[in-house]
Amino acid sequence: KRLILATRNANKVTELRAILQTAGLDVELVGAEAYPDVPDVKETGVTFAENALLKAHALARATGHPAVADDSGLCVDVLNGAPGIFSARWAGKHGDDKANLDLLLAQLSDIDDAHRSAHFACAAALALPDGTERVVEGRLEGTLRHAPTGTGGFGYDPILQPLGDSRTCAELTAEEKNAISHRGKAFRGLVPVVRELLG
Ligand code: ITT
Repeated sequence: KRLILATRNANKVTELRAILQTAGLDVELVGAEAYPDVPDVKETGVTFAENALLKAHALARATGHPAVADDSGLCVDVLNGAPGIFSARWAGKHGDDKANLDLLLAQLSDIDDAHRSAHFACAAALALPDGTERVVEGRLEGTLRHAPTGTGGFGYDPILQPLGDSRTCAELTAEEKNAISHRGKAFRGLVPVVRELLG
């Protein structure tokens, strides 16, 4: 059985492959790049779950195979949850991780350590070609550093320090990050649902 990973973000594909392979799913994981003719879906939802479902349904409908999608982002408490669903284009250009991180740090420059709580959020969606859908969400709570540290991961990883750790997400190994991350939790939660619906 084929399961499409409905994301164009190469970092997410790497993490999802590791997470889903560790879970031992008996499926062939195929990236969205195998279907270059499927147009990018407009992320018009107002929640992570809505956007994840939009992406999963678009690939499932277009390919005739079940598809899983991720919508994720960083939610900063002192910014009332921003960047949130706008995390990938916080500084304007979609996917410019460095500009997004630099802008966020500048916006938080006056905020002291006691008020720098934040979490990563991920909605993991499964859609079948017949329209069946499921969503599972996961979070990683932490605090935001004043400057980036570490070279692993992607996006805002160099500034998010998980609660209970003294390192940033960008200083964790891939395995350590997947074990605690919003994406790890959401997709491990989705695994039994995939098993049930794909048989
Ligand atoms: P797809 O929509 O094709 O999946 P995308 O990169 O556009 O790819 P999102 O709209 O879900 O994905 O945006 C996710 C953004 O949130 C991403 O660009 C990062 O800035 C941030 N983000 C999500 N997960 C993260 C993680 O594990 N570590 C660091 N930043 C993360």
